[in-house]
Amino acid sequence: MRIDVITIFPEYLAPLHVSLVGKAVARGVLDVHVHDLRRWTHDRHATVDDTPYGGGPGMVMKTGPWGEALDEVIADGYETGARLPRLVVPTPSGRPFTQEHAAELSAQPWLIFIPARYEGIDRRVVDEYATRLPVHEISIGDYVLAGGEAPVLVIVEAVARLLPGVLGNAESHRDDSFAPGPMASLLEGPVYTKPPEWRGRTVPDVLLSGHHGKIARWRRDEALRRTAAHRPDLIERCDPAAFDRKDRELLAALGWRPGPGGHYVKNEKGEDGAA
Ligand code: J9T
Repeated sequence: MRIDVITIFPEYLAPLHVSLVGKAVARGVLDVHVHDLRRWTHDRHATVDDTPYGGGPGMVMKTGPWGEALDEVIADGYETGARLPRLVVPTPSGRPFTQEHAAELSAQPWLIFIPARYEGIDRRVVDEYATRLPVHEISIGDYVLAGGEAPVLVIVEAVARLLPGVLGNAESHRDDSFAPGPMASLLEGPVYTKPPEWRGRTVPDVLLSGHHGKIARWRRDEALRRTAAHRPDLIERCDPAAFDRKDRELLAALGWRPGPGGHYVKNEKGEDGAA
């Protein structure tokens, strides 16, 4: 997969050469190109922004440098054999980023990221390239950042670990929280490793029992407890057919019951099922 990032802070993307993503680059699974947007300015101050039409606070990134940068990067990619790129625009007004979205992007041959600073990029840039390329405007959560560079790192890491040969162990994806499948949309429970006792704290006995059935059940219970506590919306969305008898008993003990549509809802009164 080829990845281009066009930014006014190329040094911000240095982590792309570290850790898992860096290893994917070193192994040739990922071909990363980081470009300084100011290379495509022509004035002494290398200006990339200007005041917003219609007034308002802050500055807007100008069309000119983005247009020239994108034309050159796209032409370069095509020359080196990459196929149709997708344009990825991190913005708080984008579609919420999910594991599904990461999987979709990981199947693409080429992604071009255009992280914005200031109040954003002149809308005509995205409108123009959307006539030629699939565009993904993506939000990584309900908060505002100073720029889209950190979201680029987040999205690239989520995508890169899904590329064949990057994680090393194909099994590692299977239990991911948010992985597709029957465990879909349950958060993962706690994990432990040696030593068996640390500062008087022990590892749950069941994990040392060697009883695979009991271990799987315990993990499932912990995943349900954690999901009910931190992400009740995920429990509500679960297909109730995905819950077995033990799941239903635990959910009832945690104050959940099947609602009118069959999906689980939290009891109005009480946290423990005692309505
Ligand atoms: C400037 O970009 C942002 O603030 C941003 C981008 C993507 N997702 C967000 N939640 C924020």
